Amino acid sequence: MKKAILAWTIASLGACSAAIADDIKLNQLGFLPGAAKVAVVPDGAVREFKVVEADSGKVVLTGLLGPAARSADSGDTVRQASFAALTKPGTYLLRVDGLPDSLPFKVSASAYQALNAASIKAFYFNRASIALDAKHAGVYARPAGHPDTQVLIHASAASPQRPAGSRISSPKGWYDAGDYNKYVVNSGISTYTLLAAYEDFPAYFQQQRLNIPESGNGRPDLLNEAWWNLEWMLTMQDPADGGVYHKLTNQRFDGMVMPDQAKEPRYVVQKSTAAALDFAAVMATASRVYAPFDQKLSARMLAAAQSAWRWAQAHSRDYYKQPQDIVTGDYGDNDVSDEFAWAAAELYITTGQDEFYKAMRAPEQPATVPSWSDVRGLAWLSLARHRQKLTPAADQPLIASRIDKLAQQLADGWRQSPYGISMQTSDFVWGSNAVALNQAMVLLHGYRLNGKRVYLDAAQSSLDYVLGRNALDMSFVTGYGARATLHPHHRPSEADGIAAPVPGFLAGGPQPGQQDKTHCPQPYPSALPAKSYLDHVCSYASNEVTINWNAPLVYVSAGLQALTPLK
Ligand code: G3I
Ligand code: 9MR
Repeated sequence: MKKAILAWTIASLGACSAAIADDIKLNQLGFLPGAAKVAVVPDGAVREFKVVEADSGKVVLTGLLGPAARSADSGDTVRQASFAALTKPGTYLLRVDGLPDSLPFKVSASAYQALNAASIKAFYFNRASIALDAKHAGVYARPAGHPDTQVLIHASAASPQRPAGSRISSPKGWYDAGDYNKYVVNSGISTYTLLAAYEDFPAYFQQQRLNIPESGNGRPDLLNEAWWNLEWMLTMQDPADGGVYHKLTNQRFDGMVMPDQAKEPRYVVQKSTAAALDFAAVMATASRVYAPFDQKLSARMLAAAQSAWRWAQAHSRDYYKQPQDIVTGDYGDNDVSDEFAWAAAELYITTGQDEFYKAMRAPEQPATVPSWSDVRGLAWLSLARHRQKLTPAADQPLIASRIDKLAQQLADGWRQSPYGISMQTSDFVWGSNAVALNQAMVLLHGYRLNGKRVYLDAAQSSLDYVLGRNALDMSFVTGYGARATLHPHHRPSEADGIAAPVPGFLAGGPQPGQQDKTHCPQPYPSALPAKSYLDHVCSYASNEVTINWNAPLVYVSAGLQALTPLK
């Protein structure tokens, strides 16, 4: 153990990648008893692996390593150790003679419960306009920042009723990321993904307690947390015309300060088609999710969705164009065909009106792995989820085949991959860890649809990947895993004076763009796609956190917990 930590310390200084190359890589949290269990072992002379009980040192299982394969993305030649037969709860190590033992891992029926709770609690830690008190935030308590009750209308957003320089109130919501701005496009997919998790696994979330201010109010805490952001999103719609402002932002990014120290003026900027459609999709989804709890609220959200939809029909190409005096996140997108399809699908599911299904133009829409800029996959996931309640207008075989085809393609990639992941070279983009988890979310939908076990196992591998079975031998979730991200680009984590980062956040992950390298005092350890990662606060291109990356972590950790058979 000591040896492993020392090796990690040296490696994290960028001085020694040999130690990492020798490491056995696996999910540092561990596994559910009935899950597929795979570790990745550096290729060497030995062909056998052993699973050892951590306390007693007793060998409980032996097996043969799989064939050697070279991963071009990492430059590593590795073999897989597969030990699904290990089902007895306990703490274990993987041993291959000649290599350091793996980190300890657990087999437990609640393997991902704490992780899932923390991944949702991270949204609470990123709440704007509220003090986090010690009762709920522990050592991460902090004063309120960004009240956002006096937000300026930027010139790009001016309208007759709301001229430039006038003010609106737009409080609450989540900070997007390591920065303190609030962006509707990214809020859209993030909030939806949490609501989708609730729609798919209601029983799991109904019994979950997160210790947030609303806990105990009769609603599931996941929905309490999502409501904090939905309330903000509603204020981003101009009641005069249904249009939705693209973002609420400073002109420049705040420094590395705590929220209450950030004093830059805040603006709402330009209404955009993408923002209106993402807003419409999320409000339509929320309308059905919150209906059992509050009919009036549900009706209000549906009306908001419909007026945003109408605005988008009349402004079908109002792409976001960053004004010259604003330099914060862009979330620009000049193809909104996917946003149209997604909003139409959610409005169809919620209202049952066939005109919305037609507006989706389903036959023209492929299913793709969701990301903030490509949301058409979300339409298919929602249709699949609600397939039993759709009107005859919906093409049921098409829905099933779109999901199955994409899941199959991801499973094929997973089967051929040396590290056992669905990710291809082109998936190592800004926020690559969320690509892995969004792939898993698709796979879990495939599994729910047709029960093909490979889809569940491939989804498990994505979670294993972000929790340690990767070429960097690290868990990318702050606070979870023996070697986890320590220095995310996250203003509170940097400025709060506490050594440990705020827990439960997924770091962006390796990607070879290295767009931040001129801001970083030390070089990236590698240019290879799967190793181009810097655990340094400077690295916003590989080590930032965001709500849209955490959201699939919420979905996948709950999904595996809820769907994995007991044995
Ligand atoms: O679309 C192209 C694709 O065609 C190409 O194959 C690929 C190759 O790298 O690049 C793709 O574009 C990338 C784009 O994201 C879409 O994924 C750009 O290179 C990449 O620079 C861009 O990164 C975005 C980044 O902002 C910079 O704009 C991230 O997706 C996005 O998550 C990130 O978001 C920021 C916010 O602006 C501000 N808040 C923090 C947040 C996270 O860092
Ligand atoms: O902190 C910013 C981060 O949230 C954004 O994702 C990133 C890309 O837009 O930009 C970061 O801000 C950096 C800025 O772009 C350039 N100067 C250094 C800033 C980080 O300290």
